Amino acid sequence: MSETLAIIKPDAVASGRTGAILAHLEGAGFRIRALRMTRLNRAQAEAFYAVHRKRHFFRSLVSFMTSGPIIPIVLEADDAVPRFRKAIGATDPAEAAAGTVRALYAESRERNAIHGSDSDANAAAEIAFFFSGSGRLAL
Ligand code: FUP
Repeated sequence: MSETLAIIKPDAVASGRTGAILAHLEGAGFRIRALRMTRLNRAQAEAFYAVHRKRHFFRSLVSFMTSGPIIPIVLEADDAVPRFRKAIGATDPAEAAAGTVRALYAESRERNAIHGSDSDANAAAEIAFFFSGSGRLAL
């Protein structure tokens, strides 16, 4: 078993898709190990997406990700990172495979409902970003 970091993004939280997305993920075999609701400030969103800081969409992405509450989730499964990337689909919902979370719930390439870590190393760093210290309860 391994872990990945998911984030239900502001668009999906605001449009009331949280429950449907959690049910979808549990139904796809992911076990929820930790979950919280929070809201990023600008510095936090810039730090989380620092790898994209030179991209043309960076300012807009930071603005979107700070626009409302988000729900970071630690998910566990066999090969969690690649399995979860497959379950959420391509970045742009127009290109996402049928039945994936983004095909079902994303609005656009930017407002795309959900984040998933893209490597085991990034999963560990992203889990630590949201669930350090007492934020993660023992099971
Ligand atoms: P993904 O790994 O599928 O989440 O996508 P990327 O790592 O390529 O992009 C990171 C985030 O930047 C995505 F969640 C959406 C956002 N993005 C845009 O807003 N515009 C773009 O043109 C590309 C990505």
